[in-house]
Amino acid sequence: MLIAGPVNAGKSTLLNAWCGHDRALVSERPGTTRDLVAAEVLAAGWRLRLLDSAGERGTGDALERAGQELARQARARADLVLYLAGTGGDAAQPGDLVVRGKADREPAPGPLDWSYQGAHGRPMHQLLAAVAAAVLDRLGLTPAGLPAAAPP
Ligand SMILES: Nc1nc2c(ncn2[C@@H]2O[C@H](COP(=O)(O)OP(=O)(O)O)[C@@H](O)[C@H]2O)c(=O)[nH]1
Ligand SMILES: [Mg+2]
Repeated sequence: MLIAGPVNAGKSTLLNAWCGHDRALVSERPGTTRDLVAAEVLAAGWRLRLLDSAGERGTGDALERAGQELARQARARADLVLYLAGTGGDAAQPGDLVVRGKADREPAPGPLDWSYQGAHGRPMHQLLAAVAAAVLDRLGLTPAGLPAAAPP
């Protein structure tokens, strides 16, 4: 699954929160991520391969543009695109799972929110669980990936 969206939406922060360690560089500077950054995560017993990617914006930086081209290629291969929407400049495509990023900055809850700080009275892990459930739903995976527990 590809994580796409505008620069600075919090894509790399979402990847890090989901895999539980600082897999990707995070910075307030737009255009930090260029390479595709892969991480395997678990969601209700299913192993998912997440790909973080360079964000969308017009840029004259050749390396950043090369990263954006990698993101376009990854989009064509991805089984699902999680589009982390920011404030403006959003260009989600049909079929994308749209998640509203930095929801802590929004005045009211939205249909599918993400913030690493939690938002609107919901802690981060709850927001992440809801995002993971939406991903599994879109992939047609029931939360039954875990094998039944062996009897003691
Ligand atoms: N308020 C707020 N800031 C965030 C959130 N997620 C990321 N940030 C900050 O936004 C900036 C960009 O984050 P990053 O994950 O690098 O964005 P990316 O360009 O989409 O990968 C950093 O300064 C982060 O600390 C969030 O959920 N809420
Ligand atoms: Mg990034």
